[in-house]
Amino acid sequence: MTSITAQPYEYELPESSQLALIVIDMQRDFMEPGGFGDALGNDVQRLQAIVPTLKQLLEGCRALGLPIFHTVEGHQPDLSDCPPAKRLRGRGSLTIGDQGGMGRILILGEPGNSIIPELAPLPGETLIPKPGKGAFYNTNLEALLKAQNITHLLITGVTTEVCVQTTMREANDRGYECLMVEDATESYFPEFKQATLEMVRAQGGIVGWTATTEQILQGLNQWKCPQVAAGSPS
Ligand code: TIU
Repeated sequence: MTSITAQPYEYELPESSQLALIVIDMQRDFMEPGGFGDALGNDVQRLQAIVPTLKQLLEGCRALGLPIFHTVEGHQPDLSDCPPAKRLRGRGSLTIGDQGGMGRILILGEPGNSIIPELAPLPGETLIPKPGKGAFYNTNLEALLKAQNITHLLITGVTTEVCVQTTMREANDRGYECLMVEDATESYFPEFKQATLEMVRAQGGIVGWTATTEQILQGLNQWKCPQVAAGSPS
């Protein structure tokens, strides 16, 4: 059994099922001025800190041939999948569907909705558009994970306490073994990121595990990866 050094204790890698990397909402809407994060009054610049680390993890997972899922938060142009409660929340001058600095805010297909170029999905990786904060709500993510016998998830992206944590809790309730990557997730609020990391791994890992990118890559390098052993493309 190979494991990753993690908190609150070692995270055991699967022997016959699959491990996947989930990258949550690394889209311009949250990362750049003129998008949704900015419209909500946040300092979007702070999220840039994780881009090199997340890229390193992404490349490590690609080298092993692990399944990779990217999500983007966004709505249909007619807002039919956006509850009025979500649209009106925040009371900012701009909200979902309004014209922002990168097209219509949080609308699928608009420039702001695209993943930042450094982390853009490669062919063969799955893009999941999602209307909610959690990646399981009104998406086909669970069906896709089941179809590939995926039981273990490395969870990354932005923002830690909103879409990342919501997704991890949804996954945990569905029985997935989840590891949140400490230096590949970021928040507009450092104290919220810290609190999230602590709350997911408290009580014996009530929501799952946390570890750094270095710890994960070290563990993965020693792992007899079933995907690779089975001859999956790398
Ligand atoms: N506002 C905020 O922190 N996050 C979101 O609205 N969505 C995601 O976390 N992706």
